[in-house]
Amino acid sequence: MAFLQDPPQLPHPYRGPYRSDLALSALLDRALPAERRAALNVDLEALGNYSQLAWQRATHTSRRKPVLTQWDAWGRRVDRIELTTAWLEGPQLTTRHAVLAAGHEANANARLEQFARVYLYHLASEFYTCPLAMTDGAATALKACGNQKLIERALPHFLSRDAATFWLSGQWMTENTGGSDVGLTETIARQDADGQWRLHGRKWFSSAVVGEAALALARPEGAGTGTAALALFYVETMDGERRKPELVIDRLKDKLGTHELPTAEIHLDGLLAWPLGELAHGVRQVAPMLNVTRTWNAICAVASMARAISLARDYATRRQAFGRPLIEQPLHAQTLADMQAEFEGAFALAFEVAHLLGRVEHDAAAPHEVALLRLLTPLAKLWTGKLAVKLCSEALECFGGAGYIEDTGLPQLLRDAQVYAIWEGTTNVLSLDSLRALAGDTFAALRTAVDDWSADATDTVVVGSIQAALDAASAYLDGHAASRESLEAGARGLAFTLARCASAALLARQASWSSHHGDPYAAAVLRRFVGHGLNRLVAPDANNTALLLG
Ligand code: MFK
Repeated sequence: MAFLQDPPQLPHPYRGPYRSDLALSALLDRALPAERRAALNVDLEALGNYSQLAWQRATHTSRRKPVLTQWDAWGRRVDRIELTTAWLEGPQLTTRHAVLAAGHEANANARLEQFARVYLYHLASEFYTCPLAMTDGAATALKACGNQKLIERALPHFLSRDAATFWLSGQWMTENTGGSDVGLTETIARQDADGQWRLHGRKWFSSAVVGEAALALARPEGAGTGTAALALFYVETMDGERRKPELVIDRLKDKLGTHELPTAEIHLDGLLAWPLGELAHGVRQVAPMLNVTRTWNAICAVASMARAISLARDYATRRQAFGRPLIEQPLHAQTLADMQAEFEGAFALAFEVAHLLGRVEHDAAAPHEVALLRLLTPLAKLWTGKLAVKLCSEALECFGGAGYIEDTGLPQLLRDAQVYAIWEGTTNVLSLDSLRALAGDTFAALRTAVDDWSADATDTVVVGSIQAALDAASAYLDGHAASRESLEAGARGLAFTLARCASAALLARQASWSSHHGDPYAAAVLRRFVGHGLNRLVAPDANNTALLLG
């Protein structure tokens, strides 16, 4: 019998004493009171079970994409979308395990506990987490705007723990004119004679067209141009069992990845709409939604990294080359350990944002932490988005040729990872957003936080590296304050540096805590992460750029 290679197995990420996801267990042990852990474990074990089941299912069935049927046999417009199994199971899983509702409990740890669930559920959900993120964002934006009528109407559905009453919400912003420059929005809101608003226009990327509601940006008829003149509207998409005819699905997108997610081009032909608040400053009103969906993006990006590393690591114990398992080959072991350290840094940053979000929402944060959350949200989103592509690519390489073969299920990891850097604002848009967030005292807030997180660190090399990189970032900001062009040109390097400094300080906090409990793992992670360098600043040179671009 010819040689047959064992395929990689997915260990249960979160069961009993044999938890394979050390990062998640260590975080929750440190951050949560014991009594909340016990309650949370039930859902985390169930979602871990589901994630193993989904992996088995995905490796034994041919992949499916949603199918749009626009017309029935008799010529009626139906716009019916058939979904994949994981999507059909989504409402049950979400409501039974409070994947969404848990984040809105009256507790400062609510967001941390919610995002632990999201992290375990994400890949098994086949990106059903995308509309969940938007629904969470819509609930958060509705609460922030304080429109009681809409809150009473929509929130019981968005936060339902019963699949029968659960609603998904979309986030309809992107149009042909721009995904980043939302101020170019062409969709018009017109008022009927009886005062009812209706939307007319085309939305170019609708990720939750199967949902029951959406928040949409539109320009009230007669309003001026630009971002400030946009208004934010709430819409519902269903009329009983049937989709409203004023919402037309033009086609589903043919995408590089996230194939199970039915992303659609739609147009709105007089769809009923209700303004959330004033009929202007819609981007300001939708910002709480953006910041929540960006947090989901970061958590889901680290979930992809964890999956890729877990499979690569398992495979390294099963695959022999040059006389021993890959895991015993020094360069392969070195590569896997490097990946693990980078992942742990990203994990620490993404989950700090999640935890901080809950503390800020429940007035349990220190005064400087409000500005800190505003800065860390884009930093976590942009850093994890980029790193997910890098680590998933590296993981595929760990399988050699098998990583390039479709029905191993591995290429999908890389294709899907590419979306994190694009969705919810590209790396450059988020770098510019971090400059927006750095206005005022925010840099000082970051320094205070970094000093707190690394206060118990005993490794002087680590502390010195973090402080040196922060000093360099501060000098960069001061040195380029006079030139907006120059500040923007270097914004990506600045953002990466700040993200790495924050990650290193968070790893230092975890390392101190673990060392007190006799566990040297986190200190080893910290040393390796800092060893990869923290400073990613690039001195912008406009003349050089102009020469390179001809
Ligand atoms: C599985 C993972 C789940 C992930 C979910 C997947 C969903 C995928 C679907 C999508 O991708 S939806 C498309 C997402 N699109 C974007 O994220 C838009 C990208 N563009 C930006 O982020 C721009 O920065 C933005 C449109 C928000 C603003 O650009 P502008 O037109 O230059 O606006 P401006 O004047 O700077 O800001 C308007 C107001 O919003 C200002 O406040 P004021 O009115 O008080 O002056 C800003 O301070 C405020 N603002 C902007 N971004 C903010 C914010 N406030 C708080 N937080 C922010 N992030």
